[in-house]
Amino acid sequence: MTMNPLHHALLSAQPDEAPFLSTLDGETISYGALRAKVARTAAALAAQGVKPGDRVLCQIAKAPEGLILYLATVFAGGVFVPLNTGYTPAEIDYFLDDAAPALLILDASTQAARGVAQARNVPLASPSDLTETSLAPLPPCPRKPDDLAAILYTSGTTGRSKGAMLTHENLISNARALQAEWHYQPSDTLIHALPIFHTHGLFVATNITLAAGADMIFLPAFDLGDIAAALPRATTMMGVPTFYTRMLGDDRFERAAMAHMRLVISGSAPLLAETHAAFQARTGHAILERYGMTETNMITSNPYAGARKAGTVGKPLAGVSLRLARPDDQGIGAIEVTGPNVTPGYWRNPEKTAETFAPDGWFITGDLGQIDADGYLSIVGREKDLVISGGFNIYPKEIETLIDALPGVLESAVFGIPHPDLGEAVAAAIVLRPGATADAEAILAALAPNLARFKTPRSLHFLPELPRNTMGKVQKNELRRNFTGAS
Ligand code: MLC
Ligand code: AMP
Repeated sequence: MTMNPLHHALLSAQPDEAPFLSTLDGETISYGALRAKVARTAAALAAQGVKPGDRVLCQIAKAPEGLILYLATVFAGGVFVPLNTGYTPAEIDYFLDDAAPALLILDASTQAARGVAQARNVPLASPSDLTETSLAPLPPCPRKPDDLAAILYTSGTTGRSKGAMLTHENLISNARALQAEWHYQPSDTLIHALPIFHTHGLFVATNITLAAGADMIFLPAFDLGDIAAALPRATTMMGVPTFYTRMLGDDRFERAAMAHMRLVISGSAPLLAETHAAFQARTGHAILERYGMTETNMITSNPYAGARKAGTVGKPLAGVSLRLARPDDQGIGAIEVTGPNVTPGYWRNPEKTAETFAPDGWFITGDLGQIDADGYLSIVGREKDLVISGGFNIYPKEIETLIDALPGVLESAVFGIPHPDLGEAVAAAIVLRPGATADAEAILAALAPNLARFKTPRSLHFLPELPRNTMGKVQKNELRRNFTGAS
């Protein structure tokens, strides 16, 4: 049978009248309305020239239209490429070059990228051009399970972002595994406060809602007042650890207010065991922590029924296999995974793809793990040089390359330091050329056009030289130790 696998798995079976989404402003979308809107938007995309296999780039503020554009692109046979709203036009220019899209969707908040799209002759559309159309609905375009549904850009250790390709099967298998693992059901209502340009908010939160025929309270961003307003109607919540540390600082989130909730989930960054304990003491909820990656979707989860062990990320999801390569004498090894959840590789980047898979085809995550006697995995470190700030991944190499190119700079090292709100904050150590004067403001101003604000170092430290080991490698741990508390 020819069909569109994601459409079949995620949007073919819910009753028309069942709710899919509501906002605090009172907007509601039923599954019937969603299906109709997505089919007409798919027709509008096709009318704009989007053909099966074409990439559609989308940089827009969080709104229900973002989900409609995602589904419509995939059901029209295209490949959805969401972009962080914080990316500068210079960053967008790189994605336009790399992804060679058939269309770039911008809204009023992201018009800055218009110029680079025009310079590259990439057709432009606004969300309303596509979603508010009277065209006849387009039936879902037939696709194979291993056809691409999305490309998500993630920065890399070489400083250039790479596009993780995700197939229909990658997304469907993970949505089903999570639905089963978390006992997700039509009666669930999720508080959706995550951005929808990353795997967490776009795929984990949205696909599991669709797979279960559940609904969501869709919030434009994480805001404690909005979360408190949404709470009485919700049964589940997903977030990064910063969500939960912020909720702990607000006494509206206590035991009685949260008693009706079924499940509270954390991922994307390490949840401190002390946050887990404090949240449980305050609300009665043992946060369920899971572990994943853009390239692999979700890999492990603590159990729904059974012990949720703080400081661990649980066990592999159904269908996902995990191993620790080259374990040391404490059993700490490099986490590698295989399964239907894993990317076929990086878009137009066979070298990176080859580097990231072991010779027998297992995906190398770059994380270091240890497995306890009960089979629970703990992430104990990273082989990759990465800072995770408020759940966003920031690769130091990209920032170092930009700083090193500035006049007066000899070299730099970018690293993460502990931060009470964001988990880690970005810091930079800079060595100037002889005769150059230290001017932090000038450096930050020079970075601004090329670097999204969330990646911008929160502290700059001018040093006579970088600490190096005998092999000449910069000692970022020493920098981290020396500058902890300086952000
Ligand atoms: C915002 N800012 C950040 C930041 N978020 N800086 C560093 N790290 C962050 N995470 C900056 C903005 O650029 C802005 O800078 C200023 O902070 C205020 O912006 P804001 O939007 O008002 O920020 P805030 O509300 O505080 O946002 C924090 C946050 C948000 C934690 C709510 O970052 C967030 O929603 N994070 C979720 C990230 C996520 O979805 N990760 C999943 C990745 S997928 P200025 O200088 O202009 O003032 C993945 C795989 C997996 O990792 O397993 O899930
Ligand atoms: P990304 O590349 O943005 O998809 O981020 C993936 C990375 O986030 C993983 O390789 C881990 O380093 C990290 N990560 C995700 N979930 C967790 C978690 N629960 N605990 C610790 N690190 C995590």
